[in-house]
Amino acid sequence: MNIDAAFDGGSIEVVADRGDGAFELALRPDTNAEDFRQWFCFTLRGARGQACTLTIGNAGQATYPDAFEGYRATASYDGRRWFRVPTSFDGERLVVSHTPRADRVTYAYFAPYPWDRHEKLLRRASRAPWVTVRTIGASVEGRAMGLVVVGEPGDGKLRIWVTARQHPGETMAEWFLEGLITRLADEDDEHAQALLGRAVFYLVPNMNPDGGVHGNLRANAAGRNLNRAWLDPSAETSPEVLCVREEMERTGVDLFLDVHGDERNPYCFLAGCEGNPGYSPRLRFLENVFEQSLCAHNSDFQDEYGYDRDEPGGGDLRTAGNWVGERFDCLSYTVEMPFKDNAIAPDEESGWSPERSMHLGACALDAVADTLDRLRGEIPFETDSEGDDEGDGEGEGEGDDDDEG
Ligand code: GEM
Ligand code: ZN
Repeated sequence: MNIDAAFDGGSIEVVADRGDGAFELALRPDTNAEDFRQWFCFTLRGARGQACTLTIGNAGQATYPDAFEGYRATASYDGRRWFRVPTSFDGERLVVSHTPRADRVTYAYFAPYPWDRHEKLLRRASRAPWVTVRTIGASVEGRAMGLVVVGEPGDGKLRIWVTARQHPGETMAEWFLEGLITRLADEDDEHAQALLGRAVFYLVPNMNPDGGVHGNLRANAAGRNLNRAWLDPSAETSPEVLCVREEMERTGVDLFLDVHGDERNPYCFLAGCEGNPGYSPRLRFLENVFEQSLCAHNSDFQDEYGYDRDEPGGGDLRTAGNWVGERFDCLSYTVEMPFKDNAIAPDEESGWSPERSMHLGACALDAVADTLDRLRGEIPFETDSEGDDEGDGEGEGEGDDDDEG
């Protein structure tokens, strides 16, 4: 029996093989970022039929240790179908107890999104005549920053930008983009095709290629949390953000989504720009239209639970969602999906999954369609400046304040 993590997205430290399927393991920190550790992905070979106990002894020192409460690890025999396996957490040790049915099984914090799948997604999308894939820059280690452009830019066309996986371990974000891109590249999707007469889409499915390959949770290869680099991106430590910001300045932005995953909160939810200096009744109105539309189109989505709303002026402009919203005075949301399960619609076998992430991404297109005509128009009526305060959910704290790994 042996455990291996020397592959794209792999990350674990094997501390000891105790025999009879018992392994002592440890989470590895992100590249050049000791503060970030949570992601794990490794393959166990030769354990078919053996009751295995896989103990991650330092789970209590993870970036979000409390996020392991109520969490179940994902597993796969073929890298395509992922299911949840019995998992316990005692505040220090995370223990996976599983008897593999095959000689090869991979366990991960969430279903990985491998680089070769990323490249296949871009190749498949570019087969559609209305889709162009461009490289707009390079990561710290020189991997291509791929931009998928759907539709023809043109006067009066609205510019819809969507980015994913600034935090590379939040692989559900790239599954979401696969769902969205698949719809936009489908010639038989009448709604998607109709949208292309009024909008052009700029999509970055993987903002952090190096971090994904290294099996990082939040950092890029330079140890930077890219979602704290938007005020002052640098060519040396955050070229991934720099090249996307520069492209946004060339195209303009009328609607922005930055797609993430949340370790603690078992919900799908949105985080807006209510804390931005430029936040206005117009933007609150647009946020409500988009959010209510997503609720209507996808039963996994909800507007009751989420992060506490930012205080006026409390928006963190180092984050993509807040910086883009402020810079372009546009509707701008951070999209969150759970690492655990969706508490309003639990699925015992899979928990939250690639399939549910893809479906939510596909449904986001309907919310874009419902909001499109209002993005730059006048608000049709005076909005209550207080707006509705729904969404002040009981979610637990977002991300981490100390963010420079
Ligand atoms: C967050 S995303 C930050 C957005 N927050 C608000 N209130 N607009 C982060 O980057 O820490 C969580 C995540 O990474 O998913
Ligand atoms: Zn994130």
